[in-house]
Amino acid sequence: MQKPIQSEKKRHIGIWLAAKIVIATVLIMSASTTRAQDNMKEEKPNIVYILVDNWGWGDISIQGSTIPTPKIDELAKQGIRFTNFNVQNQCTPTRSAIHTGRLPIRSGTQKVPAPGEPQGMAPWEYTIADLLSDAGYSTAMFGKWHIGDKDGRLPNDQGYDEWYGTKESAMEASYTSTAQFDPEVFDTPYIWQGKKGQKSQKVKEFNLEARAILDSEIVQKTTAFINSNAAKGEPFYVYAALTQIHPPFLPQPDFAGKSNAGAYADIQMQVDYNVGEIIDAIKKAGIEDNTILILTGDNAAGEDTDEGGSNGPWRGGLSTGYEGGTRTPGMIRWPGMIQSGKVTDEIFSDLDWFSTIAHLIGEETRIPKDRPYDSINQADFLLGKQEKSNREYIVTYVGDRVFSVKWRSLKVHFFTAESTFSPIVEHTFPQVYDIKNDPDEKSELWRAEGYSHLWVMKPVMSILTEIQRSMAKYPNIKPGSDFEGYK
Ligand SMILES: [Ca+2]
Ligand SMILES: [Ca+2]
Repeated sequence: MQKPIQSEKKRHIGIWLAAKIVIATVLIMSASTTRAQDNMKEEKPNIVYILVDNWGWGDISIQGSTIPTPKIDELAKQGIRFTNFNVQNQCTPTRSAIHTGRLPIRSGTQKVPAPGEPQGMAPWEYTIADLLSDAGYSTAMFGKWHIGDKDGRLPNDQGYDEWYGTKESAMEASYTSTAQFDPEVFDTPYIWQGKKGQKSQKVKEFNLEARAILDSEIVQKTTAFINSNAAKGEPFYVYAALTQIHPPFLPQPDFAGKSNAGAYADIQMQVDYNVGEIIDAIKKAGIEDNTILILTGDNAAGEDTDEGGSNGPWRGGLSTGYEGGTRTPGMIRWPGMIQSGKVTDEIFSDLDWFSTIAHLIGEETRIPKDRPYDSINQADFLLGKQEKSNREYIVTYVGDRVFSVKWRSLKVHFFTAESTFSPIVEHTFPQVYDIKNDPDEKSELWRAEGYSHLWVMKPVMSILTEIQRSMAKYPNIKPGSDFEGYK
């Protein structure tokens, strides 16, 4: 079983340095490429992470959507496309996992909190933005935060030099349009902005009108940030957390009606356009070869609405432990460093970005040693030094419960739910599926085969026992609590 970074004994030499040696060798052999010369520069690579909200595996045309997404399809061909990219099953936990490299339940962020519930990552969490900021990067976040709505837990408190967007989720925009809304009881939602070391400030009311144009604002701010930092020649990290494709499904005005297939499809085209604007900005700024571009969803499309959204060939969606709930589109591009045109079905997790990014830029010594990690370093896999991913399992929590464990191509379910609004079923004997040959998880093996797949419980229980042991040593942080560290 692969160990997450906390228990790695071996020190990794800076992959960034190693990569430069490889490039230096290539340069000696062939002095012709300006790309390699660019990479010889002393700068660290820029990092652009575009996150799409509630994005079904099948919501892009390269993965079967009938709505064209040419910009995204083209990007996928320029780097690695993960067909087995796994996320947590809701907005808040995935955003937490990306930022901390830790299972969200460790951070008290295992579910979307209802208004009024204690919530938000403790400032103690060391985010990827904290790490990159400490490594000298300019950092910015534009869009939806959703991992803390109080001062002290906002993006400018968690490693970002600046931010603009919403504290919570897009549905906030519809609150004031309900007939019963009472601003005496619930603060009118706002779009906010802030700078590191200062208190965040209200920008404007976040209502349906503001909702429709929010993603175009996110893109405009992201491209402006890219341009100004490229001009300075200093490394930067920008996290563009688009707020679509999430209810309320209101396309920006120039996309309303564009698909002739409804608002959801209009927004699929809008997402493609917006991603394309960021890709174009990177190219125009002349920093394409020195920029790591990551594009993923945060969770699957919901299946309780009739609005649209496809989770591809997989069963289930948002809030389920089925493959349709854990897989979203995922791709990464880093010209000259990461192979182009590669499609892989190796298992990759949103948890892995934290350790992988730290290693890719040679800053892994900044990863704290005082906490348990679930992030696996995948740098060698991305750089093509190995064919296999370092990860062979995914543990899917829905709220506080382990719903399922995927191990290699087998999947074990302890609890199942068919969708967000359906009841949760607990199984006396866990259900076992072969997702490679049965992507729709229809043929349960334990019962059908008379227990012949029971052996899979050994690796699965070993994974869960290891997690339990680590949680006994490092108790999980209670949602919203003032956690200050392990003694
Ligand atoms: Ca989401
Ligand atoms: Ca922090």
